[in-house]
Amino acid sequence: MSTYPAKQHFINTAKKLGATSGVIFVRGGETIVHPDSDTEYEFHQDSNFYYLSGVRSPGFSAAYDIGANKAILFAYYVDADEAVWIGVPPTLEELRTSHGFDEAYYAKDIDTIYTLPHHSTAQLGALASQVESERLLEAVHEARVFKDDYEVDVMRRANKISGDAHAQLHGRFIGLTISQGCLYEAYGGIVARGRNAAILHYTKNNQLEDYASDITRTWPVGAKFTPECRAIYEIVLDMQKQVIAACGPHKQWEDMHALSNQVAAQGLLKLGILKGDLAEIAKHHVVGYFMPHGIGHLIGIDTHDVAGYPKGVERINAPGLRYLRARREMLPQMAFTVEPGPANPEVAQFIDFDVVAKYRKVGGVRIEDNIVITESGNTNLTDCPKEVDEIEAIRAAALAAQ
Ligand SMILES: [Mn+2]
Repeated sequence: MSTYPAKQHFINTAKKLGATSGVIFVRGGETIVHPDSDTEYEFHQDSNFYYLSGVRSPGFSAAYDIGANKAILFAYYVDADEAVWIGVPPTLEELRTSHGFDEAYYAKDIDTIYTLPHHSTAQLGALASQVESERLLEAVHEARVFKDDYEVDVMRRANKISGDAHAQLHGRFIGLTISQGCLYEAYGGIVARGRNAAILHYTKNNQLEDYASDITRTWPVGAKFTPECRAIYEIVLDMQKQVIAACGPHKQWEDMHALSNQVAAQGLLKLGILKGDLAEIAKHHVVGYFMPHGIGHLIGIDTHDVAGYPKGVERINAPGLRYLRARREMLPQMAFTVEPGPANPEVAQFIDFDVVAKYRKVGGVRIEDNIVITESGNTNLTDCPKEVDEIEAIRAAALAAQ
């Protein structure tokens, strides 16, 4: 694995801050011990610190001297006693080079070793009280929205692993249910949902960097989609494909949501589930009753990544739009999920409930891919079957193997 671009991530953050001098100092997470015990809570690094340092372990800090363009890592010091329990840690030099810092020291020596340029140690306390952590947080979040080649590469690999895990876990899930006397799944399995099921465990096994993928596929219970399932599935697939085709630089994310709703409305009109005029349906947010959530979200270190709403941008209070996780202009190097997924509707004057009754057993369908915006459009990181023919072939093979 190549070097983690920690320094570049500090530089990106300093640019978002608009600062040409001063020091960014960030402290990573610490382990928390269960009360009256010597066992620890499972540690999860703070995502902002992870972005700036690439460090997953507790007890680290990092700094960037903006004027001097110098990135400094402060590593947790493992003494001989602790090394007996947790093993020999990497050296400072190994930590420095693998994470992409200019200098590395032990965090325990932080006060004596590193003095801010032009400031005596005595002034550090006074400086600390002037720290603008809210501005820094905004800048880090904005920097995190734009993924560099390193991050896109890690996300691509996370997608590959998650895609493979979907296929394998689906097979295991069916095997385990059948072995316990359940011959059929009650619903097409939510086999391995993104971060929790597929990624977190794999990061520990494979030392894959901590970036998320979030993939969803919906499968028929039998070898083939029923006509009703297929009709709904094809609408969702069409929504997803049309939105992915439309994603590109300088488009607004909420317009992608509107497009998905328009494609859904056309499909549902054709099936007779909706009735009336397309423009009226859009005006009344009728599709919002079928798809109450947004079309997708930013993705990165966190599955629902930060900065979906830049400062001053408010949520739109309308069905569906209300839960949109981002409202911003798409720009190159941003990563999003595209995940249309109509479920059963509640009420609306534009809905033919007799036809809905016929489709009610379809339940929900969701198809979710992860894309990165490029200069000319976008790149789809998810390589996992989603065409009706592909899914039916996989299901037929899985059922034949039982
Ligand atoms: Mn998602």
